[in-house]
Amino acid sequence: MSATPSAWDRIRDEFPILNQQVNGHPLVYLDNAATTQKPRAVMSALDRFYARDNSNVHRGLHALSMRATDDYEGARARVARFINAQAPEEVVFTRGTTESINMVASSWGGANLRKGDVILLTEMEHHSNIVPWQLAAQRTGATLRYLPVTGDEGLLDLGALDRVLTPEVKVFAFTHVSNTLGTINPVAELCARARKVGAVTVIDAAQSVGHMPLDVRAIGCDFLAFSGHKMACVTGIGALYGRKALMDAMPPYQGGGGMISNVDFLESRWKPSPERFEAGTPNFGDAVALGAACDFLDSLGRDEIRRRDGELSRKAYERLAELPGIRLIGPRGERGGLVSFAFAGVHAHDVVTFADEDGIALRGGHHCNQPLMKRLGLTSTVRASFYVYNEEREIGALVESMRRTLKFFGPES
Ligand code: C6P
Repeated sequence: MSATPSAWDRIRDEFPILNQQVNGHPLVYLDNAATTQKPRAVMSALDRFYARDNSNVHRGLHALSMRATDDYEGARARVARFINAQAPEEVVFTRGTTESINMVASSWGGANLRKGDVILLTEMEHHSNIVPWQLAAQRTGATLRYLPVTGDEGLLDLGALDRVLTPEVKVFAFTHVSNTLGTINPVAELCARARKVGAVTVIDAAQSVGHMPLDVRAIGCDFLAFSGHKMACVTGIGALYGRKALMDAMPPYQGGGGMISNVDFLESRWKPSPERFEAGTPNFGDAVALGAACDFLDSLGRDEIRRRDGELSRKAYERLAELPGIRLIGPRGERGGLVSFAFAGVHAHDVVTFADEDGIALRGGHHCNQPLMKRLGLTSTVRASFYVYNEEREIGALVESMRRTLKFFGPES
């Protein structure tokens, strides 16, 4: 669907939270990589569901339960279309990216990894795409290996890929867009290279799925994980995409109601995916909201979201680069919708606190990227991250706030 000018013209009205003052200044919300704000369209979908259809799914024969089940399965089909999965059954609802990756590492990893196998990650992974694999390695005897990052430019060192992507690699898990660097990785190429050595691919799409067109079949990945709250939806819902053949061969992640075909006192049999991986009462209300978020983002047009994101972050990068003593990390050109930087002698937390006084919400810290920080010789960065409602004037406010901070801490005076 293409962008209609009117949907973009009214974009800030869709997000009532933006219309407030913080510390006497109009709110400038630039912490979207942590979580995005929620549009009225998504809040109304939740309201509609709870006001009309709410009932447990897949269990009842009464009208409300059947309606709720239709809503829930409709949301699954909508999410499948959003990422161009082959079938709705390839989408498992989870709590978000973290749970999705844990599911693959635990369930697929537990069944398929053994001593001598290698798990290949990259140095720019979020803790959510490191720690679950460390747990899997401890349980199975597999070892971890990392594809390096080039330095402050923050690109994957593709020249090193042949050296690390050897036949012992059974799984290659990598992020699509780095939450600290803003790097957009060549995911289709990485999947193609992994396929050549027979490795399964897992993509962390937390920072990409709500920001750009994403087609799992064109990318050629085996698994893809994402969170609703980073794509205009509410917290507590996300998804794992998995190729059906792989999912059906995986053991359950958790046991409970809804995922079994038969239970006896000593053993049970499982349903196929996706039910196999949705033990207990699923988060059906928020799944409906995720379907509504997909509709909302497609009504804006994901090509247009990507274009605006890229433009804002490129402009922010260029404006910030003029500040004295700044160290910008991540690629200078093509990048996702965020900028990350550090000032010599000023702690990121101080920068963020000063910005808050100016009504600007930023994030400062290691962004759950401690290994990457160590690789770059940093302990933290300041991060400004953009979404559909951000405007160029907000970059001006950000730069002004940074100047005020630098003046206070010295380097500029
Ligand atoms: N990054 C940030 O401020 P969850 O928490 O499961 O929704 O998403 C985890 C996650 C996984 N991968 C990437 C690339 C991410 O950016 C995140 C979440 C937030 O950068 C919170 S640390």
